[in-house]
Amino acid sequence: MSDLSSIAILVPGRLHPHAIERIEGRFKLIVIDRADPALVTEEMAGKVRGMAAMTEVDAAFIDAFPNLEIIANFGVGYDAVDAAHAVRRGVMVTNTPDVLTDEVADTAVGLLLNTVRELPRAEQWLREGRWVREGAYPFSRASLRGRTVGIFGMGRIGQAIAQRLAAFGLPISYHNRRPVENCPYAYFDTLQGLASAVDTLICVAPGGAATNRAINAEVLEALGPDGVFVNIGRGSTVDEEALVSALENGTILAAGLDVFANEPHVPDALLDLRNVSLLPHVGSASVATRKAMAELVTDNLIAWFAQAKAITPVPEAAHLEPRLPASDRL
Ligand code: 8YV
Repeated sequence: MSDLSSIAILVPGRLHPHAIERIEGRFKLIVIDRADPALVTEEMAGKVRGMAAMTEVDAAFIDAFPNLEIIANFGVGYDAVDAAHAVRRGVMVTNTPDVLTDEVADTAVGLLLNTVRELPRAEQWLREGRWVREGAYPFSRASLRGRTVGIFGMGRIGQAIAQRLAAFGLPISYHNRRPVENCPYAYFDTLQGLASAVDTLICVAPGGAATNRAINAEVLEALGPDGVFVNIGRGSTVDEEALVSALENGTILAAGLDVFANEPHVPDALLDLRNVSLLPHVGSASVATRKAMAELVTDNLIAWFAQAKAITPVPEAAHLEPRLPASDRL
């Protein structure tokens, strides 16, 4: 096992305890409260060669570390890291794909069912004693039966959701930047086109400039009065004000949301609505999956410094080579 104990790895803010433990066991761990250049001492700035983060890492913070080689992001979505800037600086960025795919897809299906069949509300009815006092919970207005599903973002998680919903007997279409090779589902080259063709839109798209507020008033209008919108991707992809109006006015029927524009804050207007099912960003949040993500974060750091390669580089960083050949590193 290579001796990596002289290599300083910075953790800005909170990180999964298993990742902290593994970093501490192999490297020199430095923890600071948050990713703020004002907290970086001169000594720390020179020493840090790697970073493991579950928080925003912007260009100014990256630039605070002249010897930084790798940012290992906790999460498959890495919109919080300025990856373009990191790559320009020759800094590797890794994320945590695959290990959470099935968990997030399972959650998406649960959230969809909660939304159309009002299961959390029905449970609340039972818990409040209303079944005894008032009788059966009212029939849910919506059903999954007969729905047509559109998936916005046919990546790994989108495909896992599609596979599940195909097994539920539902027809699937999708919109993506480009058609996915060997993908059996109907492709729409615009989000608007997809929304017009389906009544159930599931957003799995990554955050970032290209998808910012892509789910807007026009898309919701196209989804229509039977429309159900589910978001398991990033809150930034939705114009939340437009979504609230669409839910209030009956432009669409219902929504299920695991992600929000300004987490952990959820607008009161959404909390006040009856036709939404809300979750506090728990898509991947099981003990086992979060541990697997923590493992992959640290495996990326170890592979980078011990074997001169990243295990799961983000696409824009995949071409980057370590600054020193592996033989000169330790
Ligand atoms: C994590 C996620 O909760 O992987 C992602 O992109 O959104 C979640 O699995 C998040 O990244 C860390 O809080």
